[in-house]
Amino acid sequence: MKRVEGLTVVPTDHPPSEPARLVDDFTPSLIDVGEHHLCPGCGEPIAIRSTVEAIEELDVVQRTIAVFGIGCYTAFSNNLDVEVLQALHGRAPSLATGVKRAAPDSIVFTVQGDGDMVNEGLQEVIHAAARGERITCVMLNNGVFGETGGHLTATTVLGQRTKNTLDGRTAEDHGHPILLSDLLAQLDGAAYVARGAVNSAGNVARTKKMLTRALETQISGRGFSFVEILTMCPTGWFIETQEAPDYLADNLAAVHSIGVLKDVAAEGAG
Ligand SMILES: Cc1ncc(C[n+]2csc(CCOP(=O)(O)OP(=O)(O)O)c2C)c(N)n1
Ligand code: SF4
Ligand SMILES: [Mg+2]
Repeated sequence: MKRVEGLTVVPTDHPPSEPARLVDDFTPSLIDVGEHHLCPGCGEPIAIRSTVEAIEELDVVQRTIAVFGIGCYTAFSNNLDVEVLQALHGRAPSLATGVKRAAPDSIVFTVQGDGDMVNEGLQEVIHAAARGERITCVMLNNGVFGETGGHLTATTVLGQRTKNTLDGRTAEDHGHPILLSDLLAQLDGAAYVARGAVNSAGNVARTKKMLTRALETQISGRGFSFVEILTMCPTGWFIETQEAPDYLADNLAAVHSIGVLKDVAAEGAG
């Protein structure tokens, strides 16, 4: 074992001398196959896991329909034990609208990335929110087009290094990032808007509460609900895997602030 800055690092240049031992299977029952091919340290599996855990705990599994956009997270569309529809790039909120209107008792949620939602289909989510569609949209925001190599998206923060902003994003050359949750929270049709992250155990727990609250908003028919989740993408950020949680905190979360931006039900109660 090599020691790096107080950490014991498992060597990866040769196979382990003995196989890993399964202590317990923590895979949620709605994920059929525990294994996935996303990169080590990727935040997206944690976000998907939290989403399906919330659905299970709310006891709405049998009437849940997911609509997936296109990105690394799409790998999960094949191994969830809920109905899944595949949308074209950026179009998930419109497809989800159709599903919800055709089957009003269903619980419909979308999973999209920042590239899929903010670059390739921004108008879709804005209109769905403005119409107050009773759907829940989840955006996994890593500030890059992860699946296609780590390119700049509309949410990339100033100074962030991406494949096509190697010296960092600048406002002069690439414009300013779009803070989608802040934008959606201004729309009257949006009943719940929150931004979480999965870079620490505490943030994972907070984000799960946000997902639960968003789904409850849909279940009670209050209007459009939205949860943005900041996720690590060490591969697309071109950094070491173990640096990604802190990088998220210091860069993405410093601009895309974590917290509940709008909760109409709570405001009404107060
Ligand atoms: C119309 C269209 N344009 C481009 C692509 C290529 N493409 C596939 S995944 C992807 C990136 C998606 O980025 P994001 O939604 O942020 O997801 P991430 O991979 O970062 O999780 C792109 C551009 C495509 N499949 N279809
Ligand atoms: S490229 Fe980024 S988003 Fe895609 S699987 Fe790897 S770490 Fe996750
Ligand atoms: Mg992305």
